Amino acid sequence: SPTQPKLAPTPQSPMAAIPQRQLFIGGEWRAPALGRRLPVVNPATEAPIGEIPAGTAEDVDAAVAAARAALKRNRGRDWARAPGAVRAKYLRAIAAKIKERKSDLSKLESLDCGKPLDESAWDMDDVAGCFEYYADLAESLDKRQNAPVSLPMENFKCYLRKEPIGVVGLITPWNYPLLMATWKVAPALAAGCTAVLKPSELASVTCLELADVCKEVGLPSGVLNVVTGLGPDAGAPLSSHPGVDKVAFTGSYETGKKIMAAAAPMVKPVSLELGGKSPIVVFDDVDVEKAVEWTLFGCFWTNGQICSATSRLILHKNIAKEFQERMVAWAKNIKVSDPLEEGCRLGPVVSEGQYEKIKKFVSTAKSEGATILTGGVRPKHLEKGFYIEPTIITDVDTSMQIWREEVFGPVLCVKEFSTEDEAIELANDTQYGLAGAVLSGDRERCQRLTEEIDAGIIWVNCSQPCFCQAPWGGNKRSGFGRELGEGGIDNYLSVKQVTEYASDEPW
Ligand code: TXE
Repeated sequence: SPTQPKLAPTPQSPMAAIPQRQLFIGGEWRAPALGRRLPVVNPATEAPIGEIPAGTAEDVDAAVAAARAALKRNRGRDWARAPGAVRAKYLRAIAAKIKERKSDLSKLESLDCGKPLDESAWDMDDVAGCFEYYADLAESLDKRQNAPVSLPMENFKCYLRKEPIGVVGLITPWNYPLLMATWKVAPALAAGCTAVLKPSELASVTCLELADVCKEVGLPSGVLNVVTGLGPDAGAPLSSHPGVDKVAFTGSYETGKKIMAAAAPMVKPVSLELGGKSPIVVFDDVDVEKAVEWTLFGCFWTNGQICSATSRLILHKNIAKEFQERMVAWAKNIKVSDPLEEGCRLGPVVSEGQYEKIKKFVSTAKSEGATILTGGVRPKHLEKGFYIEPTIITDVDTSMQIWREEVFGPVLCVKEFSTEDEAIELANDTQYGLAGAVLSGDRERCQRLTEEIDAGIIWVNCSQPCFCQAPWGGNKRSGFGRELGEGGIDNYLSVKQVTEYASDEPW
C-alpha cells in the first residue's frame, strides 16, 4: 500500500527529533526480534525525524505471553482480580502524568501526524479525561459486582459477575494516535483486561510515550504492551493470535474485514470502528454564518482526517448560492501552515500516500463532471509537506466516487435538495453509518431527522463534539460495537451468571 513506509535499516537517524524507543513488552523496552526499524517522517517537512521499532510475529508472541502472565498471576496479586479501586489508582496516575507531559506530548503528536498543535493539546486533555473517566468506572465496577437477578422460583438465587474478557489486542489508526489508543486502553485496563496495543505505523510516537508513562507510574509489568510495526507484520499476527481473547480495531473497512476474518476461526469477539461518509443536512432556516462555520469545522477538523467527518453537505437549494459563497470565503481564510506555527488551523495530511490518494479523489471528481469550487491543490506558499488546501466540490452526482467513498482529507462535497424527504434519502445514500448532522431552526424537524438518519451518532445544530461519557460507534459498514460511555467498559467484560439452589428442601 502506498501509505506504508518501507523498512529502514537499523542505524538510528542522526536527525532524531523524537525519543528513540524500543517495543514495550512485559514492562521492559525490548528491541524487535528482527532488529528492524521504520522511519518516522514529519509530514510538514517530509524530513525524517527518527525511527520506530518494526515488530513482527515473534514480538507479538512475546507481548501476548506477557499480557497473559499479567492477567492472572498469583491469586489476588494479578490485574484481572485486583479490586477496581486498585486499577483506578493506576489509571489516575497515568492521567496525571499525561497532564504533566501535555506540552511535549502535544508537540510529538503534531510532528508525527501533522495535526495543528492546539488540536493535539486538546487531544491530550481528552486522553487524560478518558483515563480519569474509566478510573471512576473501574471503581464503580466493584459496587456493581454480584448484581441480583430476580427469578420466578424462590428456591433459586441468581446474581451476575462481570469478569474481564482476558488479553485484548488493540489495533489503532493514525488520525488521533494517542486518543484512539486511549479509547481502547483505558476501558480495557479498567475492566481488568491486559492488552497488546498495535498503533498505526504512520503515527506511533505518542503510543510509545504512553508506554513510558506506564513505566513511570509503575503499572504492573505486562498489563499494557506496545508493539509497533506494519499492519500485515504486527497487526495481522495480533488479530489471529490464539492467546488473544478479543480484538478491538479502528481503521479502514478493508482492514476491518481482514481482522474479522482472522478472528473468525477462534470465534473471537471483535469490535470495529471503520470510518464513514457522514452527511450534514442544512435547511434554509439556519443562521447562515454559524452553519457555515459548523459545516467547515465538521469536515476540516484534524485536517479532514476524522472518521466521523461530515463530508457530504446536503444543502437546501434556497440558501445554496449564499452558503457556498460564504464557505469559499471562509475556506480561503483558513490558515494552512506547519502545525507547530501559531494560529495553524490546517496542517499537512499524514503521509505522502494519503496526499496522493486525496489528489486522486479530486482529479477523479473533476473527470466525472464535478466542479472544484475551491482548493484541491497544494497551497502556493508551502513548497514542501503533504498539504492540501481546504477543498469544496459541487455539481456532485450520487454515482460519483467523491459522494460514495471516504476521502479522509479536507474535502467537502455538496449536493442540493428541495424537500425534507429528499434530504433524508440523500443522507442515507451511503454504505456507511457512523455519524450525521442536521442544522435547522425547527426543533421538530431536527427530531425527525435524528430518527430517520441511519447512523450511530447524530449531531443537532453542531458537528463533531465528542465526549468520553457518550457511546461512539457506527452502523452498516462503519462497523459495530460502541466505544466510550458506561457501556465502553462492557466491551471488555464478560457476564457470568451464578445460580444457586438456596433451599433446604430437596429439589
Ligand atoms: O488504514 P488501516 P490506513 C481509512 C481512511 C484511510 C484508509 C487507509 O479512509 O484513507 O483507511 O488508511 C493496521 N491486520 N481510515 O491504511 O490499514 C494498521 O497497521 C491487522 C479510517 O492507515 O485500516 C493500523 O494500525 N491490522 C480510520 C490500523 O490497522 C492491520 C482511521 C489501521 O490501518 C492490517 C484510519 C492487517 N492485515 C484510516 N493491515 C477511522 N475509522 O477513523 C493494517 N493494519
